[in-house]
Amino acid sequence: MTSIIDPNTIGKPVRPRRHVRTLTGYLPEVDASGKEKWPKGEEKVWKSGMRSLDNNVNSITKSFVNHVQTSLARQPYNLDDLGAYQAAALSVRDNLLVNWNETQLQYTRKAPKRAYYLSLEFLMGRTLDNALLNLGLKDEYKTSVKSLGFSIEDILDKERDAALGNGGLGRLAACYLDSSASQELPVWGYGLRYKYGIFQQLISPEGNQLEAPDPWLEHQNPWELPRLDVTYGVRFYGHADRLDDGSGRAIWAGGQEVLAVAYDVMIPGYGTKTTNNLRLWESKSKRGFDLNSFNAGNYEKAVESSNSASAITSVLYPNDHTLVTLNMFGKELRLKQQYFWTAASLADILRRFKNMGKPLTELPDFVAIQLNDTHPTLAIPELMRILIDEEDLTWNAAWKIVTNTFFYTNHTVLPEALEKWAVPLVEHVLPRHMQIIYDIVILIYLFLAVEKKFPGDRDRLARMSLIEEGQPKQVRMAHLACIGSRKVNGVAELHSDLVRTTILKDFVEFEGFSKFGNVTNGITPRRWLDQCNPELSALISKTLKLQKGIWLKDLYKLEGLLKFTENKTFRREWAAIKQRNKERLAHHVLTTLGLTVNTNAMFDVQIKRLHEYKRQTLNILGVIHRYLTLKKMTPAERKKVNSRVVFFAGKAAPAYYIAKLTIRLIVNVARIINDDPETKDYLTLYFLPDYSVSLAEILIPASDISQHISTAGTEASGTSNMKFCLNGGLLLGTVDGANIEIAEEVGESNVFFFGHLTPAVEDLRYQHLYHPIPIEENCPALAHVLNQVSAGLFGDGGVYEPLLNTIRQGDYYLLSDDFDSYIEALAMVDDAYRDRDEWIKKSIRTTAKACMGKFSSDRAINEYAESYWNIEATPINGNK
Ligand code: 26W
Repeated sequence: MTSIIDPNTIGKPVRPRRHVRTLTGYLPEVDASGKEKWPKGEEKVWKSGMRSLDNNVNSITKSFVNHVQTSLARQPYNLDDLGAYQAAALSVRDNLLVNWNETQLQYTRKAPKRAYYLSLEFLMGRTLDNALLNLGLKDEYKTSVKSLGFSIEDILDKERDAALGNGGLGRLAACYLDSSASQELPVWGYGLRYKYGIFQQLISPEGNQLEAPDPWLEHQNPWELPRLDVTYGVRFYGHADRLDDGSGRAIWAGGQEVLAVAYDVMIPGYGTKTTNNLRLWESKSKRGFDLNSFNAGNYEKAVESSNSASAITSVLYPNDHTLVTLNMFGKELRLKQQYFWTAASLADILRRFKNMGKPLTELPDFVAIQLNDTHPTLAIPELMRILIDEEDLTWNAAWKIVTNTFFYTNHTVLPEALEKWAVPLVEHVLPRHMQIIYDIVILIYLFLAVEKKFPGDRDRLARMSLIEEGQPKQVRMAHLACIGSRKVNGVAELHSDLVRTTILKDFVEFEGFSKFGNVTNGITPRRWLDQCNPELSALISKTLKLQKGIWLKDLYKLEGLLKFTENKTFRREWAAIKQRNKERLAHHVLTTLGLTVNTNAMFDVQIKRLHEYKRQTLNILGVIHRYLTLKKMTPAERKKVNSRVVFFAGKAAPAYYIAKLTIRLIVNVARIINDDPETKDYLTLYFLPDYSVSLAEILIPASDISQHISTAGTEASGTSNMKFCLNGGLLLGTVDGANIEIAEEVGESNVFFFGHLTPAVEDLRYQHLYHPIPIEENCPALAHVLNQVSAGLFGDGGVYEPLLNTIRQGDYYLLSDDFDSYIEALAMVDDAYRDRDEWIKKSIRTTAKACMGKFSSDRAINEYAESYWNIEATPINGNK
């Protein structure tokens, strides 16, 4: 085939492959029949996994000191905790690298079908502790650094979170990577190496959220391997000219070319040798700087192209659930991010596949690509482009490959979160992809399938089209992801039902029910129990008489705890651990905010991104209601009340005005009530700034009750609810997302439910809009609270009017409809907490019966592997 494409275009490695040799005397020679001939003694060494490093305390100490002196170039005489963290990390990394190399080598040799998880977000948190746990070297490192005069806790605390994500979707991707490696599945992640992760949240004296950059790469990042030789060119703009030879091919040329450079992050499995890869792309200018401008003395212009190229991966977009607040430039850059990442990832995947020497028609037999929400949907037209324009396949052959390779997970049904891109913007940035999208519309919808199945149904065609009419026209990414994928799934039973009956209903009727499934989300018990709550983990091992290596990989074993609920000593130990976790949190609040927390109270926690649908506002209005009730009581009456400490944490998107007002209200309510001598023994409130994975690891084990109170039908799954349960925290929630399935497992008597159900929501909204009842009538208790805020009980009431008006007018998230039952549910929580012994039993049952097996990401990832990707575990020889 003659190439009609600029030789520098996408998909071609920029540097030619190098000539490589095998280290003589260490590895087998492979003869023509594929038989291996090993150098003497080496086969045993490699295959038993003994090539990994010596890991006794002495050799660890040696490796630590060695890294201090060589890699860090520092004196062992004046090392601080940060230096000690870096040395420990580098030494642990050596272990990961040996396993990583072995894993990749064996994947290449065994050539199993692989899955690739494309996610714009990976919210990894810290790595050192997790790597130590997964390698089984925690005790050795603890002893080693202690012998050198350091404490492992202080060292671990020096690590900055890798916060390359907003919330649930990004953390889910991180849990899935942990589980893939732990289940020995050949899965790689692909994402972007943002220079700045999610912004740091500061709170001003007035209670306003301020945003500061998160320069997480400020210090050397020991967990990544720059692969400066793994690079691809990615094109933007230019022009696409269709060939008129009837082949359907086009030439895309001109425009801007940017270089994608790979950075690899090692993902170790728990108790296995499998160490998978997360490949993150960094953008940089292909040509360095513009020499002509430089020579003419115009230095700014000379570096302009380099700046515009590196801008693509410079920052994670802090908007979850909507991009509507972005201006034109912001939108264009986000679109460029998405294409840059999908193009580089696909080129890399195809290069690896082609090295196997198989025809492209076999791609779906060896490659499954998972689209984490619609963000990587451009991969669909991109693969079409490569197959048609570069590989000379026919449209039909290409479409068959594409629709058997991709899988799409939807993470939200909120209309504002469904991605749409303006057609003129796509045409400008990706002219060839816009042509392909139009071709899909014409070939699939209008003339072929849909028209045939539903002749003359114009409305249906318009509803299903990839293009939404309007000014401007928009591309509907969820439709493209759906039509281009082998299977589609939601993330909890209720949510998957909603996907099938609302946003993708027409597609279910068109393509059949079996394409649309459910995989309920899960969490990794390694991080969310063993690491964040080591004492509870130890108690569980002791009680079950099982090493944690067994139950951490089979959480159904936790059911064995049930019979101990009647054991008094066990209950006492269980309660004592919860108490110590509360003290750990209180210590954190004292050292970071200088505030003293009452650890004898019930700890009530709501931690998640700030959003109207998650209804932090309902929670804070409930707190005010409680405060007003306490104020009306006599001191004697108050004495009978349960003490409660309420914690909030979460970030608001920088342009999300209403969500920021909620933060402001929380902070100012805290200021008043924490200082009120009449009530402060019974009710206090804290907003902990800068929520992160690491902060969650402290908050979750300390919680007695946590709140998951979204308007029914809006929270796709929620995954922190699972984390709280695993740590013996009870749930107060609406009948929404994963709350429902958790209650099915733990029993409704262990979950506090309230509020309207999903089917009622639409009617209530309709009523609010067309037959509004004044809030004083609809919910007097809430009206009273709103009036107190307006009247200035917590400072200038006028400031909060826009927030309060969202409830008084329209009340889209139904606070006034759910407020009374919310207050009742809180009272039930109080009643239950009064019988402390029974509460502890509930807590134990929640951990045990949450049949937490179901909510382990191991279960979830195995479902994807079996029912979606069709990949198998590929054990690495020498696995522990
Ligand atoms: C700005 C565009 C945009 C739109 C949606 C960015 C990010 C999103 C995500 C889909 C938002 C998200 O994180 N969804 C969450 O996904 C979790 C994992 O499945 C669920 O547990 C949460 O319920 C869901 O809100």
